Amino acid sequence: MVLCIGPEGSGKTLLLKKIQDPDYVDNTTASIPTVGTNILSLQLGDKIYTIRELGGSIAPLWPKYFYDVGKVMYVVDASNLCQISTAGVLLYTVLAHPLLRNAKFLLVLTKMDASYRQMRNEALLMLQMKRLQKEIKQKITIVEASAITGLGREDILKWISSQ
Ligand SMILES: Nc1nc2c(ncn2[C@@H]2O[C@H](COP(=O)(O)OP(=O)(O)OP(=O)(O)O)[C@@H](O)[C@H]2O)c(=O)[nH]1
Ligand SMILES: [Mg+2]
Repeated sequence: MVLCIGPEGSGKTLLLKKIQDPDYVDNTTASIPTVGTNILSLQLGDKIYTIRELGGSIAPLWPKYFYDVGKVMYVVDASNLCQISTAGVLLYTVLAHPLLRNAKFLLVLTKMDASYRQMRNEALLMLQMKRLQKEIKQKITIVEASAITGLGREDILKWISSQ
């Protein structure tokens, strides 16, 4: 099971739609926050992967879903640096959870279509990634993405299907 988490409105639902369907174009004028969880399955080759999104609004309940999780996609809105310290604190508590001690992590900096190039570095600085990577034992892969342009889609698929 792959878990997809991150703060409210960070872009999880739209990114997962784009991952499932590269031709997906969002025509909705207002997005609907995920209240609770959202499950999707993804066929890659002859394997089917299950991805569960947990809405940012139920962050206090996330740990209820940490059983049987091998991989965690943590989605951060790179275009909104105001929200990023909250994202960092949440990420830290997730990384520190005993049930996820052996999980693989993917840090997705999304909405890159709406960000300046430099914002990637700012985001990683504000998330204190250097320090985090020294302190925790899980491997964190970092990818830049956009649900609008499809940036990062291939890398995310590769990560999902990797051992
Ligand atoms: N420019 C841009 N906007 C995006 C991108 N991804 C999502 N958005 C917008 O960000 C808003 C929130 O997106 P969602 O995918 O619903 O966010 P979420 O992380 O699922 O939010 P919760 O379910 O509430 O936790 C929507 O208005 C999306 O259209 C992106 O890659 N680029
Ligand atoms: Mg959602």
